[in-house]
Amino acid sequence: MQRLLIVSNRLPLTIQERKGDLHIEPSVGGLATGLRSWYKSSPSIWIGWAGIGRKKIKKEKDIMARLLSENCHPVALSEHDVEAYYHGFCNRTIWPLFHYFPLYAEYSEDFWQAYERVNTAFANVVAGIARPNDIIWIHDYHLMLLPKLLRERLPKATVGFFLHIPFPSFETFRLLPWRKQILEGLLGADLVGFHTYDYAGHFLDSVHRLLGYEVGMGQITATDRVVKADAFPMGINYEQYSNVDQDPKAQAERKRFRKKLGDCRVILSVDRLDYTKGIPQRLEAFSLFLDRNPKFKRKVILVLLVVPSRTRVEHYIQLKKQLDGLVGEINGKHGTIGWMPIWYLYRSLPFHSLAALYSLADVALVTPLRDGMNLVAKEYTATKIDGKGVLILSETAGAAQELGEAIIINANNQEEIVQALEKALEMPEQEQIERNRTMQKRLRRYDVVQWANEFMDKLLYTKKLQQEMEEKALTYEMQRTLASNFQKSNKALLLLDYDGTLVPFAPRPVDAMPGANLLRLLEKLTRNPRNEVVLISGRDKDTLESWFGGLNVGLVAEHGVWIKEKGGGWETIETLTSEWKEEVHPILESWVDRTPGSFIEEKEYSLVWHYRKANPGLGELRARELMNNLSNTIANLNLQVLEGSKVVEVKNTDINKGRAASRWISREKWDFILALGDDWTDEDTFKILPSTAWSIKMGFGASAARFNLSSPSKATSLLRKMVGGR
Ligand code: GDG
Repeated sequence: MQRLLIVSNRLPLTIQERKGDLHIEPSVGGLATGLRSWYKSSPSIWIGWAGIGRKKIKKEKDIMARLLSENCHPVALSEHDVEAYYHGFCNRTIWPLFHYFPLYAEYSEDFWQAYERVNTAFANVVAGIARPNDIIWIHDYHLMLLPKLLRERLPKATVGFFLHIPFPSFETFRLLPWRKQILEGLLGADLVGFHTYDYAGHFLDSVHRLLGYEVGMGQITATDRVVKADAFPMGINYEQYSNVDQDPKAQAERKRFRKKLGDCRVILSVDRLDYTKGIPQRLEAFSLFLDRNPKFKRKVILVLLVVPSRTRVEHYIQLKKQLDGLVGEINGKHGTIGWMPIWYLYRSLPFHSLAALYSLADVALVTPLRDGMNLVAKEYTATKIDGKGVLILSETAGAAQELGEAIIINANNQEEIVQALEKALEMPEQEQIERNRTMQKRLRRYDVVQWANEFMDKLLYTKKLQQEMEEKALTYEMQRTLASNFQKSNKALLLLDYDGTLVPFAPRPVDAMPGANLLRLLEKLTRNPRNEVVLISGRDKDTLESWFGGLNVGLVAEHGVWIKEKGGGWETIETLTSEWKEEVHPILESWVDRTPGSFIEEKEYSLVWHYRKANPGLGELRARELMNNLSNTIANLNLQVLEGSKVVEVKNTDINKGRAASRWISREKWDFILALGDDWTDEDTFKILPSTAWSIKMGFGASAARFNLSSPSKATSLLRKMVGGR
């Protein structure tokens, strides 16, 4: 049976210590409450920290038994590790940086080491529980190393990861000293999910720029597998909030609040105490609103619910002081006998009280400076059964992308918040209803269950895709068969591409020179006169001559412009011309000027614009522009434009590697043919091969080749096997 293993920092149950006794209580917070119903409906296990130290949990056997009976497996952490990992790396490093507060981020080696230790402790627990068929779903920024640690222990596992906070832009993310480890950690997953497309885009951009992997269409081609990244905006338990009028406890609470608030209209603000939530800015805007609109004095109340959070972190302690001061100041300035403009609650309320406040409030003022999603905005909207109520929402909350019918504001713009409050309090009922109904329809359809199901569907789809690719992978067994076929053959032809196939790409073409080991390997392959080795490259003939001229191999330069038989001299197709270069060169020069880091390589019958060292995004954009521009210029010149790996090449039509390769293929009755290549210029070779040939593409993209290998090192190790090495 396929089970689901949910892994998050906290279990949905928390152990609290009160007067020396331990008690189990449901955890509060979006993830725990949202997923609770979903995970109970299928065979699932939840793995996480239970909120108390290792020693205590071991002592209390009945607590442990109760957790297990609820399918909760605690990860035991020492108090020191919790301090440095949770209060340290998670909340003093990642949280501020990922929410664009880089000045608050602390970079401490101790924190980092604790983060690594705790992620390893989680990996040990999960690996001990997981069975081969299980799906593992890891949550949030506390566990970003866990996917890789699990992949090392369980290579075949199905692993999804969801980040609940924003993924920042590359410029911010790159500030993190351990940025590569974090990305590599996440890439251990098969699917990495985010709340919005922007966050997914930022992640892909960082992967591309920091790790150099190819990314496109939400897919990352890592060394040995593909990983998907996509947006899944988290939903809420819609039913629970939209049924608030049928909850007697919530109704009683609503009456109680109403009595206390009198006839005043209610503006509601609900957050954990956090500097990302923009609470002081919101209060200042409210004060300005009262200055500007004396008619609303004694007519509105701001209910400010602030839930204590991270009370040991300095910035939170400071913020608490700041809030206390501001509330006092505003109440002192605007309040009158019998009316305080702000009703300040610094505590966590039970669900029915929170739901009562939502349903009672005329306006929800949700103005975080930065928020991954913000479930409060969604929960408030869901409770508006009669459709009346206005949501004011900051554009930097992920939720703003789905709740476009709210009044959307910039949380740093006080004027805008003041105007939004005026508009909200004066909005005609019909308009409120129309706006809420549209949002409610969306929230009902895409609730937390739908969110989780869509994530799961995509995860399983990704796994299937990987399996299809694996089916094309040249397995160890097949490699042995290939090597033995080669050793038994009487006439063997090896057609080998060079860059990206026998050696990895280097920033500059000259840096990809073959090492002594590779030259020795090629020499061994040619020792037996029954073998014919041909290097088919896009490089110029002088480079190939200087690197491989001493070997007994055939050489093809510039994709087939120049050919050298083994033991012979260089020859070319006579009809080729190069006068066109005068026209094309200036165009490429202007692209070099506009794309720092790019350069032109001039070959005898072709011109190449390289952009591997340019900023990747800019390089790709310019490459597309260049292709467009050239296709107009070359229309009558009997030329073709090829896009290779980080290059755009212009050369005569009718030249391709396949044409060059056919010269050797048709010459003999080969009983063994092997072709290795990596980019689409090698596809012409793959296409003209007889069906019995071994054709192998490096990497995972679509190809006419029959097999895949992941990297040049795998290609050279295959060649080594063929000559009898290990
Ligand atoms: C993180 C991301 C993302 C609040 N006060 C009380 C209470 N709550 C509940 C709300 C809501 C949850 O806590 C808060 O969720 P948010 O989404 O607003 O914010 P974070 O806690 O910062 O959550 C956030 C979320 O993860 C999910 O991915 O949206 O961006 O920062 O569900 O109802 N619940 C109770 N009493 C309270 O006083 N019972």
